Amino acid sequence: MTEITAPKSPVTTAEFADGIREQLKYGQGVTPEQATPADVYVASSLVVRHYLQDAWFKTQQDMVNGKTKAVGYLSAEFLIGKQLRNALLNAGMLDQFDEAVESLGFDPQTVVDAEYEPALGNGGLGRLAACYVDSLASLGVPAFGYGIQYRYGIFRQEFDSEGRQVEKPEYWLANEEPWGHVDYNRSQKVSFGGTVVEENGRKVWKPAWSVRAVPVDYMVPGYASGRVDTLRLWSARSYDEFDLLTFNKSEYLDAVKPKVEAENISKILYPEDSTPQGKRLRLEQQYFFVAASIQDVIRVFYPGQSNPDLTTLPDKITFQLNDTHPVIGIPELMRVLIDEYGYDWATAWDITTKTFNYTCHTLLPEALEVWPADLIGELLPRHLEIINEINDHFLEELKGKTRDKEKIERMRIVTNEENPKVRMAYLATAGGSHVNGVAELHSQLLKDVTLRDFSDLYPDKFTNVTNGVTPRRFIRLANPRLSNLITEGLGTDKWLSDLEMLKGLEPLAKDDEFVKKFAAVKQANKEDFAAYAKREYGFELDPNTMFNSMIKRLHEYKRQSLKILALIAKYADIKSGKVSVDDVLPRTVIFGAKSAPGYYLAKMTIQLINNVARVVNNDPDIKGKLHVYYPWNYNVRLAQHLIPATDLDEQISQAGKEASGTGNMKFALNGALTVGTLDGANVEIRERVGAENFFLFGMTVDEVDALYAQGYHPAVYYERDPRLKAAIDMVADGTFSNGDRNTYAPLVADWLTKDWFMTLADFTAYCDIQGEIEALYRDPLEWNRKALLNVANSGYFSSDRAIQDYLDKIWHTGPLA
Ligand code: 73E
Repeated sequence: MTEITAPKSPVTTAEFADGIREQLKYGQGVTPEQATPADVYVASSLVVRHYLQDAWFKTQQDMVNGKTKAVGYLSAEFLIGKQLRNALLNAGMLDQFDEAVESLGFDPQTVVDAEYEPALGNGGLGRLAACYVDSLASLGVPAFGYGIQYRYGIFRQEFDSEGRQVEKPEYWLANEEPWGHVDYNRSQKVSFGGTVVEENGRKVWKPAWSVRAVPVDYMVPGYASGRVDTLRLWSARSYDEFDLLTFNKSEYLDAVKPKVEAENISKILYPEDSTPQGKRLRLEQQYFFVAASIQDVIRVFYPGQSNPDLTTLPDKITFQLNDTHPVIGIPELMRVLIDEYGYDWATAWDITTKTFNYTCHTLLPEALEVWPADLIGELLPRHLEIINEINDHFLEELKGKTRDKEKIERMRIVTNEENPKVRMAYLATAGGSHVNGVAELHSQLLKDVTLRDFSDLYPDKFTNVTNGVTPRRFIRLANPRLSNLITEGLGTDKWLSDLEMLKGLEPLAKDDEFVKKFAAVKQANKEDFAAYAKREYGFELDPNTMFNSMIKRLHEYKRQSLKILALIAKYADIKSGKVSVDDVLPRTVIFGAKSAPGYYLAKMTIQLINNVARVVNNDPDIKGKLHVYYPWNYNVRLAQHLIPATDLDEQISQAGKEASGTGNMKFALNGALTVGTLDGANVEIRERVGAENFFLFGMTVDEVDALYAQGYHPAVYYERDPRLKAAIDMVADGTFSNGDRNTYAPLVADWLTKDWFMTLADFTAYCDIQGEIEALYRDPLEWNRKALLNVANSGYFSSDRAIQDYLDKIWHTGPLA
């Protein structure tokens, strides 16, 4: 007997079908006969929203009226992915939807496919925010996700005929979007620029211009919790259609300029992951969404009160700053408290520091945001004053804690130089209660290196919350076959809200019959993916080869170069006859990655991968043993298809550079084995799944540091390993550029003379471990046993556990009563 705990549908199939008909008629204005799959998609989404409405109201009412502190997750990115199936799953209506749609003569998959993916994030950080709101709702915790409804999400990636990345605008709102409810009546005013004057001994900010922040609300239904939280994404609108003054002077085109400029604020997501550009518009975006969110929270929690007691704010809500992007919220809350509600500095600071917490997501120094004070002063003159004052108070406080003057100098929030800068990570650390990293190793390095002075003087502020991913989207929706097998193995489907239960699968790894079923699931998923890749990209994947995936942003530290060089080395070995093609394990390597548009070496790496694919896939000497595919425009949808079909996952960043990684968790949970370095969450994944079930290679953080210290000379490694030499020579000699030796010259020069992330130093270890991997893969039962043990022991990496950690260690709140 299988125990079923999945949520019960609030609606019958017949009611669902009636709902669709009604929405088609009054919403879309079409008959079922006229309707397209896109119409049925919109209508179905509205039916789902209809049935979630009461739970949404109740969650909000209980949040405002009850005593449970809410969570405000402030994030510049929410990479939510497609909504319909996720909402159906969480609300328990999957079957009713399928049957209702079929009864109207439509194919459910085609209807679901009509949804356009909202791509409002760059990568892991944005996807994490989306997983976290899912888990907050599923745990029944009252919460808001606050962010920006960009009109253009992350660019759509195409490849040109040379294999180079081309960025195309991603205008995802071109079609009707039924999930976001635009709430014009609850808009907020956000102001910029101008000057600060003194009036009656008080500072008064006289801004130069304002925009209207219009909330667009997305329901976030919890899985089987009966709760629906809110993702509130702000859209920038102009107040004045026309500047009347200018218009009256009949300068018609100039008159609409302010409108265009105001609306630019939420127009586009910056496509840089981990390399912020310090652009004025980005600061405008950051202030825009946090200022609107703070006003919104006061509106929601102190309704109709002109003189609210804001000393209770930290009991009503706790704000989590998702990286430094929303940190301008700290001086903004100070400003609101002091200038608008008349609190004194000390009281305002007490409220502010109790309300904010900060998650750091990086170790790369270039990713820690630093803003020129001048720029802040221009856009937010009052905030600059407040930041300077925070800095002064902070330096005073430090004097009471240490006599080390250099340390105090190093800890300045505002640097002491001709053109001072504001260090947002320091502001966040000083202005909040807790600072956390996103994996054990990362949190340790934050304390030891990046924020060392702070952790010396404020050790209690620092903690770790290892990232997690939602099992609803990334197991249940992405991998229904595996989900059914897990439920069969455990005798219950309860694991979907208590993922540590996967541990119960561990004994089944000894049961060959179960392992074979598990292997059959993977095989079927590979066949599905091959069909999908054929349909979407025209690729011909052979599901009887090992599927080896590397999907993540293209970045030097992630070392796609290492993967492609090892692959080229294998190709070179076959071409030179060192290795007989008949002995090669058939393997399909799949890359998915976007590069920041201005990132020269990353873009060249993309071009190289595409051209290696072209050459290798078409070389008859290879006899189809090696295939390389690079599906363009990697996104959440592609991840959901590819992860369940992957045998081997690559997490090969230089140790000490990947803060956590979350793809690694999704792969382990879907029964892929990982080849990886001791970096980010790999460390914890390996600890849990067992060293014998993880392919570890490469230098450790300490070895990397020692090598930097001693002086790193990549050419030494090139000379030492003939496989590496052959691979780099092949890139240099034009094999992958139709004989042109210049195409990849900058990349080759970088490898041989700089190689900042030590790809060459780890190359030999990487190739050696691939030998072990191939030996194991030739034994399918053993391979799948290990893969199953990965699933059984990865339950810890649920975002439900991560959110529970935030609740216990940082937020000190919990579910609504
Ligand atoms: O290691 C990942 C981590 O798993 C890290 O690189 C990523 O965040 C993930 C979730 O914790 C990340 N993204 C950014 N910084 N760290 C970032 C920075 C600026 C803009 C956009 C994204």
